[in-house]
Amino acid sequence: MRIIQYLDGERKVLAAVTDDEAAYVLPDEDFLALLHRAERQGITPGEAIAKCVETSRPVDGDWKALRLLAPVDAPEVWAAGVTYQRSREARNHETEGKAEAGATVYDRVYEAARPELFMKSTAARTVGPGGAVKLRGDSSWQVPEPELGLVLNGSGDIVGYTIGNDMSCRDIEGENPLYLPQAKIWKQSCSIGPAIRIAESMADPYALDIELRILRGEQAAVAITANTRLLKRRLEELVAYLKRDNMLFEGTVLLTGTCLVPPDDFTLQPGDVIEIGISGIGTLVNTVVA
Ligand code: DO4
Ligand code: MG
Repeated sequence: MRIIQYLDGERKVLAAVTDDEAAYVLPDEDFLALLHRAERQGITPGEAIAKCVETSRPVDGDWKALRLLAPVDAPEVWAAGVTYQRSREARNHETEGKAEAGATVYDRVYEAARPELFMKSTAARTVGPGGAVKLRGDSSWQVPEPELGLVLNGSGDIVGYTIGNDMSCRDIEGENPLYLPQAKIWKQSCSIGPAIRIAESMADPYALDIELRILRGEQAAVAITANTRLLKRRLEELVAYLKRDNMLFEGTVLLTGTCLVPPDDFTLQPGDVIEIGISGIGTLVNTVVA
């Protein structure tokens, strides 16, 4: 069972998408309100959704054609880094000639007990499906980072899974790792969506196919795939470090790191269309603007 949020005129609507791709309007104001209702009723979110689905008619047409919004209004988006070998290799390549000899910061963090975690975005900087992600004006090497996103409640429980794009400037980060916030955070540098798979209906988060396609005109300029089984860490381990002596807002999204990096000679251009697919969740589509 998945959750989407869309605009009907000016009104935000929450809906459930069943495995046969039918969408059913839910009575809840948003995803968090659905979780609260389930808690009040002493049932699981899946049971709360099933009750509504049983007694309503599906929305007409294809849910993907609705004016989709981010499925949760995440107050903060955090991200983990260098959780896949592919990310480690790409980062080491960016710093070539700039890092000191021996193990790089990326080699060390990949092996360390403490993961890399950083603040990626706030609600105002995050766009939803169909929204525009922006390029930084002072970078000439920019890529999307397709990532599995964990949707957390205020206690840090994983209540759902979504897709995130951790837009990144490889040249800025490669220049000096202390530039990481500038390589990662700017206006519209993060997108999430199109749906949340509720945690109880996720079979195995370590067996998800992830696909990145970047369309330039009619051509797929990039088409690469990987799988979350390559993740070096446990999801609970990432959440545990995020929670340490921290405050966690309900609906926070934690991106779990990228396993897909386009070829080193690739940089995004205005007009590119980024498609990130994760099995069992959907495809997050965004257009790139200058
Ligand atoms: O070390 C910098 C960021 C790494 C990252 O965003 C990732 O591995 O996905
Ligand atoms: Mg990333």
